[in-house]
Amino acid sequence: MVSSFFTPPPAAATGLLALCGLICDFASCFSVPTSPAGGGRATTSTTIFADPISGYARDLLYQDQQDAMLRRALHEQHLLSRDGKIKELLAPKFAPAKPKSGTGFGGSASNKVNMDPSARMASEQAAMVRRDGVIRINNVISGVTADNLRDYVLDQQRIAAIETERDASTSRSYYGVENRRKGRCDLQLSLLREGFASYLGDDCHDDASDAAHRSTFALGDALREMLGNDGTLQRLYENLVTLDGELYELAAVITDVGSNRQMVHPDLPYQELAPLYVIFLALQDVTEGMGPTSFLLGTHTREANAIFASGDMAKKDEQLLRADCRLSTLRKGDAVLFDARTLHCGNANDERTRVLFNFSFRNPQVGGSLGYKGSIRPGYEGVLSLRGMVDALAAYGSGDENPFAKFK
Ligand SMILES: O=C(O)CCC(=O)C(=O)O
Repeated sequence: MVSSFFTPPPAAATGLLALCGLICDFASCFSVPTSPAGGGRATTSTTIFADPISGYARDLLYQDQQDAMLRRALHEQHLLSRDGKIKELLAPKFAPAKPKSGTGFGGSASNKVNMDPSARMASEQAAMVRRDGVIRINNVISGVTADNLRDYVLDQQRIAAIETERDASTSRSYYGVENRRKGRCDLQLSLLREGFASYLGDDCHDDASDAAHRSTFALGDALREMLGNDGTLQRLYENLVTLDGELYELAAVITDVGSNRQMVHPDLPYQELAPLYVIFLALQDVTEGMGPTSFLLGTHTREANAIFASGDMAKKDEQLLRADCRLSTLRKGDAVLFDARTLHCGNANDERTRVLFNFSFRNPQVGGSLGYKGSIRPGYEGVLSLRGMVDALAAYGSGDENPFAKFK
């Protein structure tokens, strides 16, 4: 997810400039393509061309830009893997607490030894995220839930493809980015039990597998395992953003065989307080060939972001050469949680479709625009807090089959 503050590598425009010179006055045909030169998610493409021939120019611009981004991404890959294999991002092992005799749990929150184990674990995980910008957490949902959610997401993708083919203007409600990238999409998910079928009624391209999904609520089950009471991520998120944290993204990142490596990027412009904490959850094993996400540890800092944004390619290359890069090959049900300021990128997928469930919560202490538009259906923007999520999931646990029905 990268917004328009990223600039494409200089080579991106060269072929295009020549072309534009031939077919139209440069100033009148060339507006700003906000396609994310950082190579990540987010933002829209707003190039405006007035006539049909300019559509051809626009396509060439797009392709030119994509090619330049790929060249840069491959150069970055070379720099990051300078001495062979990149290390795997591993889940930390926290030493078990040794409660002082007679004190039991539930002591002062400042005394970690006496905290209850899940609060203590969340506090240690949060400290690690603040230090490294990223943490891997294994088994955040069960294998069965991951399987169900993957099937469901791929069905939703199929419906979105049919709908947007039929009416391109609906694209914004289904996809978080312009949907033209090779083998990659950000599918914005619905929280309703029947997903997109809820909006489409009889028109929903139903088949036996959709009908099967309606008897389950894979998304609700996955969210409950993570963010419900006693969920695997609930205490950690509470620690990072409090119960007032706002749900900022809700999507699936899907890459198919043939998708390219992204350029290294943070998701948003730097700010002092961490604005956003993002989850990528593996819905199947993610092997090296499937293009796991690379993370550059400790690059959520002001200094690292300043180099990234400097436009000084020599400095940026030096930064990558020195980076502590980790590859998030994951097992089904494992997740990474990261501070959105951390430099990262998805790798090329040469093996099998990779589906990552993706959501984030925004830090309520950070006001104003984040300079980055998250992948979330328009109706969910700014309406659901972590508290609201926990409450809805509690209602789901108590028998409410469609606990997010009030949010469209
Ligand atoms: O595909 C991935 O692994 C990472 C995706 C990403 O970072 C992005 O789209 O911003």
